Parts: sequence; structure tokens; C-alpha cells
Amino acid sequence: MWGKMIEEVLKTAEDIKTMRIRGAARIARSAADALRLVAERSEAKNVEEFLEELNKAARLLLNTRPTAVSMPNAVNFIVRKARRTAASGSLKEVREAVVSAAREFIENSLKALEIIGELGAKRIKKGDVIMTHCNSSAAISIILKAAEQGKVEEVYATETRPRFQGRLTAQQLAEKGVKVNLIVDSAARYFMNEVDKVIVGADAVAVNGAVVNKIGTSLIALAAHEARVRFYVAAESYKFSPATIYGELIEIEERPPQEVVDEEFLRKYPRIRVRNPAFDVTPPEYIDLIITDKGVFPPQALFIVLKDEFEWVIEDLYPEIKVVEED
Ligand code: RI2
Repeated sequence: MWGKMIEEVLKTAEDIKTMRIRGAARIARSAADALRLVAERSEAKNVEEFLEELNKAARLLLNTRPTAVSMPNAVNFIVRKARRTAASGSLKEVREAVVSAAREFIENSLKALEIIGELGAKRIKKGDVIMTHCNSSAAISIILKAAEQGKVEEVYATETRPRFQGRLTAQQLAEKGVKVNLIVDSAARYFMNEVDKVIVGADAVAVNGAVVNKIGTSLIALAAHEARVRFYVAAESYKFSPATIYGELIEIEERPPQEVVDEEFLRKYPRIRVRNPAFDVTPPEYIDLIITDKGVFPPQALFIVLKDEFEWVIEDLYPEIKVVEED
């Protein structure tokens, strides 16, 4: 049975790797859903066997894309619930715990998007021109909510080389009647003077409030800073990277050169090394606000608010560090 199940998990993993499934939030929800399937279809004979299957599936998923921390946070949330239940529960109870934890994560993730939309829209003024980069469901949630309230004048969407996710953003906004301009990434500074607010998403947020997001984000943040344009990040609380509390760096994924140039070019110019980092880091100094499902904060304050939420992850990552429970 593991053979059949592993096929499903492998398929999800492959879809994430090749970016058929993409966007930090969607990646996390798909991983959660894959673990739910494992729990529903498992034919493990006992708790140990099941936990082994679950770990195997978790590892497969975690080895797909290294940067978006949403996925390890989702996987940890579910695996931890399973382990906790396994301490005294039956096989049936452990499997049920996985199914309900996965459902809870997915539901909360979708709810978070709505909350971010509501909170973010409050920061948009009537007549605002907004710039966005890549294709972030959280950033789009804010733009659409503000547009619904009649506040968005128009949007500049960067095309987002090399995968052109900005075209998706432009389509999604245009479908909802938002006036949208699709621009090449390098035109961001050219148009910045016409923009009131930049809103982007996040793949990970570090403890100091630095934001890891699609390559090019930090350049746009610099241009916004120079032009004194507000720069907002829309990020669900599960985009926070607990490992950064202990000084871990967030790994920046580098993707194949074939996403940038074709095979013929690579063959013709073997001496040219094509670099293709998928993300960059925007320092907190260039970010005005991070809009989350737990509220809206300046980047430096985010950790203080999310600390309690992540105590369980910290304990798991660093078991030697005991989180003291207050009574
Ligand atoms: P949501 C995407 O990464 C982009 O960097 C986007 O800004 C970020 O995930 C967050 O997207 P990729 O998967 O979670 O396109 O807000 O490499 O949808």
C-alpha cells in the first residue's frame, strides 16, 4: 500500500519542485493535503509503522524547495500532532490526528488570507496606485479587497522574470475588473513615482523582520525607499522562520539555468555561467509594515508577537531547549 501512497506523495513533491504547484501558501497546503492522504490510506499495522510512513512522506515533501518556510511549518505542525497523539493513542487516533491537523492547517491558511485582505485593505486609501511583484495570494487578497471597496486606482504588476508569475497576477486582477499595467521588472523604478504603495508577499520572514521573497523584491524595495513610497509585505504568520531565532540563515533556492536561457544558448556559450536565484532578502529597514493574520506590525516587532505561536516549533527544532510552561 505504501507503494500506491508514495506515488501520490511523489507526485505532489514533483509538482512542487517543477512549480506546477507554487506560491508559498499553496505549497504548504498541498503538503498538508498529501500528509492527510497518507493518513487516510495507510495500511500500517501499528503506530510505529505509521509514523515511519509519515516521516518518509514528510521528508519527500521537505526536499522539494528549500526557501518557503511555510511548508516545513505546515509539515511540523502535522507531524508533531501525530507524535503527541502517538504517546498514548491508538493507531486509529494517530491517523485521525493527522487528518484533522492537516484540515486545520488548510482551513487556517485560507482564513489567514481573508484576514490579511481585510487588515491590508484598511491601509489603502481611495485613489491609491499599487505596485506588486510576482504572484502572491496574500498580496492579491489585499489588492482585491481594497478594489472591492473602490479604493484602488490602478496596479502595476511586474512580469517577474524568469517564470513570469506577474502575468498570473495581472490576469487575476484584470478578471476582477482592476485596472492593471503589466511592466517588465526593470521598469519598476521608472514607474515608482506614480505609485503610492508597494505590496508584495513573502516566502519566509526572519526573526529580525527581513523578508525573503521572489528575486527582484529587494530592488523594488530599494526603489520604493528612494521614492519614499510605502512598502508593505503580506505574510501569513506561518511564513515566520523559527530557525532564524537561533541564527540559522534561510537558504535561497537557485533554480536551473534553463529557466533563464534555452538549451541552445547554454550549448553555444559553455563559458557563460547562468545564475538563477529564485529569491532575495529585503532588509527590515526597507519594509514599513508586515500585514499578517495576527495583526499589522513593523517588521522588527513581528517576532515579539509570534514568539508564543512558535514555541512548539522551537522545542522541536532544538529539543535541548526547554520552553518553560507558565502555570
Ligand atoms: P503566497 C512565491 O514563490 C512568490 O515569491 C510569492 O511572493 C510568494 O511565493 C508568496 O506567495 P514561487 O513559488 O504564499 O512563485 O502569498 O517561487 O501566495
